[in-house]
Amino acid sequence: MRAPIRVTVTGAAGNIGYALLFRLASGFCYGEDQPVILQLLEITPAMKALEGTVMELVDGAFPLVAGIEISDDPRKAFEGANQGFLVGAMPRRAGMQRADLIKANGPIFVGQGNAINSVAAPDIQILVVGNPCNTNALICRHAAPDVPADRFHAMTRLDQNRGKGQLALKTGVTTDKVENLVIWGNHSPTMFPDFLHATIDGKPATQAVGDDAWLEGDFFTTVTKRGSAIIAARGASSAASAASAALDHMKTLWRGTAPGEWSSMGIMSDGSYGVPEGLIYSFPVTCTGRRASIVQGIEHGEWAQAKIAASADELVSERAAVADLLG
Ligand code: NAX
Repeated sequence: MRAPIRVTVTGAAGNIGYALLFRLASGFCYGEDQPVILQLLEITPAMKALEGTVMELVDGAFPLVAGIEISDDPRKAFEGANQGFLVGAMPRRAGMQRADLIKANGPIFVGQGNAINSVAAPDIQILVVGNPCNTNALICRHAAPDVPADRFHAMTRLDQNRGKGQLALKTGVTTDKVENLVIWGNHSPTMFPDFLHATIDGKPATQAVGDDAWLEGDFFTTVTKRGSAIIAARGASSAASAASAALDHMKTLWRGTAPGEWSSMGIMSDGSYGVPEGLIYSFPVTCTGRRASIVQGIEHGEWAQAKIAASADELVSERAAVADLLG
């Protein structure tokens, strides 16, 4: 057994938190030989509910759980943290505009970024799930100037998984046969689910599907608007699939990608593919040594290039909307 790592989960009493903690405790993410100390953050009114979740975690009798700490103070919750899942934020409700969500949730990530800067472990890695996750990750990064920029990620793995799911359903295969379907851009309807470089059972996805109108139409709409469709159907935003994707993201980062495998991660742009530097933008990445690197040399026609640029433009606008939080 290795020494335990400290994993902070914010919004731990919420819906995604509830779906995330038990699989984190079971070893899905960091492996069955890696104990974890769970450091759970909530706002004061939710501490009672969090105590209930902790009772259930104890009742799960997970051998890998070396400790559980709860707090409503970010400086306690991020103390010595090696990994952080930043889930806690207000979810978008039916009819709520993106701009309202940015205003409501942005300040949370200033406080948590400051705490990460002061008390987290030197190897801290952060995944922001709380929406709007790309811009919240950017706010968090600016509030933690002493932490290297490549430690701050935003989650688009759910969008990638949604795309894989749709391609698998359409072609009658299991999702492991769908490879390198990646997401470019913002976790918003402007994202670009890039099926042009995906393969299904080793064949180009365009060939395996054999229906470009579906790929550019229904497939695109289903993936980019899935979040709203789930809210409309459940009356609540996606929770179990979001938790699953967050664990997939951190697992891929921790253990690395297989040779030839691409994943999608919202990371700090270095200017690749014409995306302005300094945005948290989802690129195709490979992971090794617990670092993500942007896959270079992918070629796109005008249609795809316009989509990649449009999502970058949206993120530039979001950055401008929170300029006062970027200190
Ligand atoms: P819930 O409302 O069920 O839970 C959120 C929890 O966060 C609550 O328990 C709340 O008390 C807590 N919280 C609020 N402010 C906090 C703070 N300052 N510090 C610590 N905890 C705080 O929402 P849930 O369904 O769990 O969704 C959480 C976030 O994930 C939302 O912002 C949601 O929009 C976002 N999502 C992101 C997705 C993605 O792909 N990136 C997809 C799913 C989800 O929509």
